[in-house]
Amino acid sequence: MANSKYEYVRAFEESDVLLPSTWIVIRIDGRGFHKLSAKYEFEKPNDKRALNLMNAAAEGVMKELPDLVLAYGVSDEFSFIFHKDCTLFERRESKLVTTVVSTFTSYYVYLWPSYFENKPLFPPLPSFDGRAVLYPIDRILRDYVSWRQVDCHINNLYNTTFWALVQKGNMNGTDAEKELMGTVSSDKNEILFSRFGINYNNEPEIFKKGSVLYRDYANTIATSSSFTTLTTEPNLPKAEETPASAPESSEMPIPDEPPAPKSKTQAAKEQKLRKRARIAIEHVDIIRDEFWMQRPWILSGKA
Ligand code: DGT
Ligand code: MG
Ligand code: MG
Ligand code: MG
Ligand code: MG
Repeated sequence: MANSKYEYVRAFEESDVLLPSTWIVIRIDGRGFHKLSAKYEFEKPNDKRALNLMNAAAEGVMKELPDLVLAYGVSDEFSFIFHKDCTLFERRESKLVTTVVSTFTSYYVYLWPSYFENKPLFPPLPSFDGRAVLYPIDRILRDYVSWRQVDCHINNLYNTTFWALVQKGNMNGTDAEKELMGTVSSDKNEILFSRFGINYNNEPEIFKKGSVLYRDYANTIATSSSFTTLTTEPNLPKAEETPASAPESSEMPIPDEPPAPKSKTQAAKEQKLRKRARIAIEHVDIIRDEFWMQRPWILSGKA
């Protein structure tokens, strides 16, 4: 384009290129979903249709943005993780955040009728906000997703107990809140079991652990049963414990090496594999080492 006298206004645009070689987490969150969940009568405390719709929208985002290595969702939020070596949009923050948010929102609205057949959407329509956060090393990225999963566990145990007291124990909200004040997680488990015959461990995994999405190369390439899913018990810290630091001894060594230079053809080949890969949606423990050790390509970024 020819230079015009107006061209100088470009100089007012700020650069928002994110630091290189750092993990980019884009967390989106539903705007006013407290109201929205009431408007469309979501089941309390968890509505499987709503959660599956969130997961389907996240799958759409993963499909359209092959640079994403992982996504983790709970309630009305989703965290999308771009690999630390990702160079999409020259790592411009606003491009990355707005693309994730708008792609997610489009899928959410587009797919809504498949999950809420007889509840057509009408304005005000669902919308999401988003932010980018950078994490400099693998350990801290893992602590980030651990933080979200512990949050899921704490909130779900509280909400499950609260709504049991209200729906099954005929308490009003204020009394249920009072009843739960100062309780630790073992107290909540006991309330659920002794008063309502609910064993919290038997609650659906999607409620207890949230949803993790990643590219399942193993199952995309081979049709054999060589791929195993994690079936071990979760190791979620109790609600009272701080989740941040796992015991030193159980940690696997995580390399933080600079990226090896890739040839153009190699990079193109990997991008093709990423696009083709099946997106796995699982409700498993992502705090312990097992998840990461069984799926080393997530942290390595190798397709
Ligand atoms: P915000 O994010 O500041 O615009 O406000 P909200 O209202 O979206 O609040 P937030 O994000 O802190 O909490 C999520 C709300 O969404 C919370 O009130 C519960 C509701 N919600 C999310 N998933 C479900 C569900 O499966 N069932 C029901 N009943 N409510 C849900
Ligand atoms: Mg919010
Ligand atoms: Mg929200
Ligand atoms: Mg939220
Ligand atoms: Mg454009």
